[in-house]
Amino acid sequence: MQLDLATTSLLASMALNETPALNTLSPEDARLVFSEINRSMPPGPAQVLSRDVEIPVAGASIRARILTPSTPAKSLMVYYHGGGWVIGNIDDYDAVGRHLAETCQSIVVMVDYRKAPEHPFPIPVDDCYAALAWVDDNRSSLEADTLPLVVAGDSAGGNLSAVMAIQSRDSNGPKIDLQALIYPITDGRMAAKSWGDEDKQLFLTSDIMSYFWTHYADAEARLDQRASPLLAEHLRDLPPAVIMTAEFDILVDEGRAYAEALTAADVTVSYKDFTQQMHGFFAMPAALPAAAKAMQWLAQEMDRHLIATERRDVVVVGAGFSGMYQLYKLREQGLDVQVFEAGSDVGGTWYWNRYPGARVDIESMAYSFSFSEELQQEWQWSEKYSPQPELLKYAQHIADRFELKRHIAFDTRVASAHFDEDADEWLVTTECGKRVRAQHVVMATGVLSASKEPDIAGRDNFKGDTYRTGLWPKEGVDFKGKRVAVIGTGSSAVQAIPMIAQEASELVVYQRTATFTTPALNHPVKQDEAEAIKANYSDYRAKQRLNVLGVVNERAVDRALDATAEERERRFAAGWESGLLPGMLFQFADLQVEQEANDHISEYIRDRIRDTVKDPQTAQDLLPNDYPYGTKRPCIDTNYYETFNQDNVSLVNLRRTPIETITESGIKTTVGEHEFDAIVYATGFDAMTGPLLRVDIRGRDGVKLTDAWCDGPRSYLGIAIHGFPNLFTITGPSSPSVLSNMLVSIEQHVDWVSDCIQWLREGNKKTIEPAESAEQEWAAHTEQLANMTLYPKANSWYMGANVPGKPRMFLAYVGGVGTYRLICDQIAASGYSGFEAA
Ligand code: N01
Repeated sequence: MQLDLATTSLLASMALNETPALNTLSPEDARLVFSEINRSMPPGPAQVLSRDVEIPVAGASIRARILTPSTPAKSLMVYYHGGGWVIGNIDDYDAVGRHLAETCQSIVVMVDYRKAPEHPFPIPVDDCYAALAWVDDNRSSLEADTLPLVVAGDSAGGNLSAVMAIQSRDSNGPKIDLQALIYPITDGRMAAKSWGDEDKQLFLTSDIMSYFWTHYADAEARLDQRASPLLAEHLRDLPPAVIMTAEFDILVDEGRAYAEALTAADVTVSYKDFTQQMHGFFAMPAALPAAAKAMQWLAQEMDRHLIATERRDVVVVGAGFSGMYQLYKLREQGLDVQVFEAGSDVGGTWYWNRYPGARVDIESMAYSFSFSEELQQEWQWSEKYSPQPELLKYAQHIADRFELKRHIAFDTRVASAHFDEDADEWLVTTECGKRVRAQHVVMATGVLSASKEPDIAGRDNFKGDTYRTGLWPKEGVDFKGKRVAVIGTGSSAVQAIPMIAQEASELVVYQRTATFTTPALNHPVKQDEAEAIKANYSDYRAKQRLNVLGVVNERAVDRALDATAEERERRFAAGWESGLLPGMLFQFADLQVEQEANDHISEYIRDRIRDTVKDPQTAQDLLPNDYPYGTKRPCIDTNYYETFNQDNVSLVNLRRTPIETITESGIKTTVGEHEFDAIVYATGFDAMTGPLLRVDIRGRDGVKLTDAWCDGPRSYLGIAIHGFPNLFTITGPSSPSVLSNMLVSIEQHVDWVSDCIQWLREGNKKTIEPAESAEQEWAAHTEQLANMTLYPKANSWYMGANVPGKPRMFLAYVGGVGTYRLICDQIAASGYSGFEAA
């Protein structure tokens, strides 16, 4: 026998206290002992509201206690306590009732039915039924008009609950939606095998149980279906049942037999045997951790049975490019998919980031989908780097062309995704209360979609207009004639500043860290070039897929440190003139791994800044000099540095004069206050992990993703997480993701995930998740690669350094898109090595 530790210690202390066996006592004394045991336990949650009422029953009245949870109630539960119909009362069970109310979010009515031997069978049954009818008649005063009705109880209370369900069915009584039977007594013949098992005589022994039966019902009455529900004429048409038993309980076989009998009668049953537990454990929530687990299981099963829940094969969270393509792929495979999207339309990043100047910084011909030949042939990009409205139109076109919208619920943010281990399914709940069960969840939530709350003092003081680049108003903003502040100088600000400067009467840029940016040299798409690419799009796409960044441009293989100063100058100039994001870094092989090589290119860019910006102090302030070029996300721009030559534009270097506070009318730094009509926060995102962690994701054993990742994200391939079966993360942490052309990485991940799901289905497997060892190995590999580069030298969002308290680690895979693809393909081809499928 192996009881859990808490139970072993409880039994030991009862033995030390010489707690007498109840069957050796008179009923009065047994009640006192039972009360003493219960009242020595800590009370239940104090936030539960409690009031007692009197319920009329035949020739008398009985007490009942109404316990209302602190959160909105989801059900109305009539609870019948245990105690062999002889002992126990609602005061003894107060803590149990309070825990139940909170855990199950239920209004719990505890019924103090009269006890044997003074009030033998069928008086307790009649009292319980009268109480049930009273509760149903008084729903309004209980504020439970529309709540589903549950009868529940433990031990003798489980017996009475089962009897209530039968009696209500037979006499057209209150409509019971669920019966919750906790180690119920179901068979008065007292002959189940577990009655004779030595190791099941704990807390409740066969002697004590016989004592209870003897006081409750005579031999004939014990066989009545109102005493022994297992012996009922039939069990059809009863409400669904949640039944739990305890491994070391003489009643375990009775509970199991009842679950089997109900199932045979086509009643829906959730059954669980709590291993290592004894009779009575459920009623000791403060002493036995297993009781809390059992209550959670009950709450989960109540939710499952009572709250309307749709079923899908897959839930996809997010309808940006990754969510749309994931939906398309899985639907092609014949799966039933539900997509939830917080925005009112498709587009993700390109839906939210509508700030002036927002545009892609990978050439549009490359930053586009390849999965449909028709799509890539018919779509015409207007510019080398398309602006946000065009990208949004592209997303909308895809949604319409492939009829995706009917599977997408818009304006619907997913609040939680919990894995149900019994069903091997995810339960996904939205903020508006919709619930969907699905075998798989795909988090297509993007990597730069959790806009960071600006961590600046006095933020709420400002009375003027406030904007965040990542949450820009749909209707746009007119800055004409306005005094505007922009805080931040990352990619968003670099794009927005030149545009805002064209409208605003005054623009002040508040810079904490100077950025490296090179010219985008954007221009309308040259039709002949576009046609040439389209004529051979498959070759172009093949190159992209095996390229380090998912583009078609190649990185040079020679080293800057081996080149002459003239050669370096020539190549850097070529990079500058290329108008491409990787144009500079691809000039030599060592620029991102050798500090000295990087010093050369960084200095080249600084020289160009000095050449461009006329005011020497402003030029000096714009020089990035505390991190290597490329270790923070480089930018490409249109007239960024030139903008600082405009008379209406100025720069505040926050390293010299930090912001003290935002005031009612502007921004106060250490050298004074500046008044504004509008402040634009271009302060970035809680990148990579933020979009995942703001959903309450719980895997096996209820483990929260926030806990699993408290020291930083861990995953296998950036796609799947140990302990979170059947959950996939598109472009998740530790994949190439933000270090690549996102469209290429999205297609690769979606294809891989879709194949994996297909493989599972074909193999009749229900779950897949990475082994912990595979995850550790991947973490070590990604870390080792990152440490071979200069990336860890910068306080970048790649390192999680922009969010206070976020664990520092490099958040992407630096090995390159092509290498990564080959690794993923190999893992799939080998039967998903490193994964455990069942
Ligand atoms: O955000 P960021 P972003 N006080 O984190 C500053 C992609 N993207 O929205 O560096 C003062 O880069 C912060 O300063 P510091 C792209 O991958 C792509 O601009 O922390 N300043 C920094 O200057 C990009 O990397 C495109 O010292 C504060 C800025 O705010 C990613 O999105 C366009 C501050 C934040 O820069 C994020 O770019 C736009 C404070 N309290 C974005 N807090 C394309 O072109 C933060 N800052 C495709």
